[in-house]
Amino acid sequence: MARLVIVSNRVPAYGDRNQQSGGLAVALDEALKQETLWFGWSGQIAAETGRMPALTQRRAVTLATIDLGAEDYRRFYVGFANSSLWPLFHSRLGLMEYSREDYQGYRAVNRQFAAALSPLLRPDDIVWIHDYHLIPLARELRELGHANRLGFFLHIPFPPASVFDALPCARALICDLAACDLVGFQTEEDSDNFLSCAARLAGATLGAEGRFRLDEADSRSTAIPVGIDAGRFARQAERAANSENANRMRESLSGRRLIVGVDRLDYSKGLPNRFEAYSRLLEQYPEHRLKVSYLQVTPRSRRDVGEYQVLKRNLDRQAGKINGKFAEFDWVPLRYMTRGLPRATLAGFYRTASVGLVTPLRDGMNLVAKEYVAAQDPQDPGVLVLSRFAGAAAHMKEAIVVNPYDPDEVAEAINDALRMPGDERRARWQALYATVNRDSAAAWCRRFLEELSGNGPPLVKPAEAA
Ligand code: GDG
Repeated sequence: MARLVIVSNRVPAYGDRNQQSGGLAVALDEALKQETLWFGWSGQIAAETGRMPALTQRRAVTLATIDLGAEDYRRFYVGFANSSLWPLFHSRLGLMEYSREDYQGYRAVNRQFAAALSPLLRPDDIVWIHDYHLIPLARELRELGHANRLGFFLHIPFPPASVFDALPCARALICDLAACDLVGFQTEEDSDNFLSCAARLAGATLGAEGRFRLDEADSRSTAIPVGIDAGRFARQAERAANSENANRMRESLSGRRLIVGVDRLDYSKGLPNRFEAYSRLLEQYPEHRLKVSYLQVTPRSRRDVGEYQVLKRNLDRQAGKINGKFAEFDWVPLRYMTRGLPRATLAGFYRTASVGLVTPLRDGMNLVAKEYVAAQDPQDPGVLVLSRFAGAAAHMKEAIVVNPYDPDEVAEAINDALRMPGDERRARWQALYATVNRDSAAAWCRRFLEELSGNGPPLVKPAEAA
């Protein structure tokens, strides 16, 4: 069996469950049973870069990491990846910042990744590159002469051509992706957007089943939804529901019903809109005052990106206003935390909550939606309120699906969720659980690797075509 090489921006603290607050770490954790090399940035900023990768062994997985220089971190990570690509791919053109220097820094770090990975690669390795930080990596590896099977998966949405075209280097990034044998997306819509960009902005010729030809090379685009191990999460939630933290939570609720939201502190997650919707719920449906408590767990991320600091200040203010307006001396309507919680604790809270709020303005998939469903008690499940702009909504139709831009609609949905009879809750939950269980993390990995390594069409790679 060929060795699997995973490349992602960060190599997570693999094996340490309490450290997992990124979607990618959670999804990949499920599938690393075979011999694997996992390559990425150590998370360290170093004065001296260009050293050999540091290697650590974690069961079948060898972790290989390199450090970044301070300027590289600023241009590649804070700049192009998180201030240009992240807002653009989430269709937030107004928040996109672009500079040629950042773009050059981004390409330079991808070149560094390729140079450091290159000596570790064996000819028959299957290479799976993850996410928007590493779009040029496949091309860089091809230029170093590697003819391996190369796959890329984008965890975030791919925008329509009219939005993507605003990026000055849009065409170059499409050509970079064409150096892969397989380019994977979360949803059909993302894959269609990519193919239409490839055709319109880069002149690719499109074929059947996602195939496309660009600069003499054939490649394929596919949609495979990322998932979780629903059974394992369900067992964890069941255990956690009797844990000390869950008991403390229930005690603190004093019989009130819990509404829960769990999101990295990120503007794509629609938190200001969600807070506004909760405020309208309390305004327009006063019967819920004193009867519900909304817990929002929001670990901070990307603190060096200016827009995230602005969001943090705005949310702090908004949370204060809601509690100032509605609190009673014995009731705090909104419990807002900017620290993370252990995964097991979250699982117990999901199970305790009558309503799960997942209302991003745009999201590649959203694993919290799946975790909330997996965690429910089948006899007395809670209700998922889900944004139609999360990739998860493509399959999770039995949630209450909302437009997160309309706070009145979201308030209505929360009210409906709180009032929903047991029969309807159970029927919706059963259908949702079946979907979450089917579209698992293991199925995602298996399908991607099958499509990449064998079952795809014979491909001509740029290195061979030249
Ligand atoms: C990207 C895409 C796509 C959150 N807070 C805590 C915590 N988490 C865990 C959740 C969940 C994960 O982090 C977040 O995953 P999401 O999918 O919701 O979002 P992103 O981080 O934006 O991930 C996304 C994903 O990649 C996978 O492809 O679905 O669309 O944006 O598992 O539970 N975990 C712990 N404490 C926390 O406080 N332990």
